[in-house]
Amino acid sequence: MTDRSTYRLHCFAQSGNSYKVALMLELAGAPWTLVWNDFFNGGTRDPAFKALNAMAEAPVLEHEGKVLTQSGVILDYLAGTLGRYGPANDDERREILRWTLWDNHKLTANIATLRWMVQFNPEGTFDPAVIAFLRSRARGALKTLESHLADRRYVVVDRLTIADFSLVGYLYFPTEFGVDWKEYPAVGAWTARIAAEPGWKHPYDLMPGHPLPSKAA
Ligand SMILES: N[C@@H](CCC(=O)N[C@@H](CS)C(=O)NCC(=O)O)C(=O)O
Repeated sequence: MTDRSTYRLHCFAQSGNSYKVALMLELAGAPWTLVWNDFFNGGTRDPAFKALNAMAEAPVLEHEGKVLTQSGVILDYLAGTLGRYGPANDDERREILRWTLWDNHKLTANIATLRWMVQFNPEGTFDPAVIAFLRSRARGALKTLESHLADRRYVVVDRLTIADFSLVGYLYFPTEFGVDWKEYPAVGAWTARIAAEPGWKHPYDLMPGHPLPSKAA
């Protein structure tokens, strides 16, 4: 019989967006199971997967008959159901929303696309001008985050919130998009602070599918 309390996360190891959710579930000690999406062989374009998420993207979370997509929405949902990492009041709620929207638009969007082009490069060669543009946008966003974190331990308040999970999603792959935390020491220190949480795991150890078959051995 199905355990109705179990969260089912459709994800894959290389997905920083999935990691945002996987890390929260893991650190909260939630009962969760992984459903591996074979992204590199068209898993998110599969009709059965698109029936779950018309946006054809991971992550997808299934829980108690609900199907949730968009990592920011899922994190907000989990803050409610798990009673962890959420806002304590309306000001915090807006601040979490503000940073989550910024993450999706400026930080993750540029870093994930840049990493895709330079690390996974599925179709051969991307235009170097496009890569240079994304690199400069990614660096600009990291600079913004660096100055915000210069005198803070976490992004919104002095404790871990879902905004931190959203923003940190891609930041354990710095070498894959060509960044050294020496250039952004406050960001580096914050990623290390989160990595020191009991139960923390790197995305490649938390979700299935790493290494890719072509990169194995
Ligand atoms: N804003 C979305 C982004 C999700 C996303 O881009 N997921 C990637 C994997 S990390 C994906 O499935 N992309 C499929 C595609 O672009 O075709 C979220 O936060 O969930």
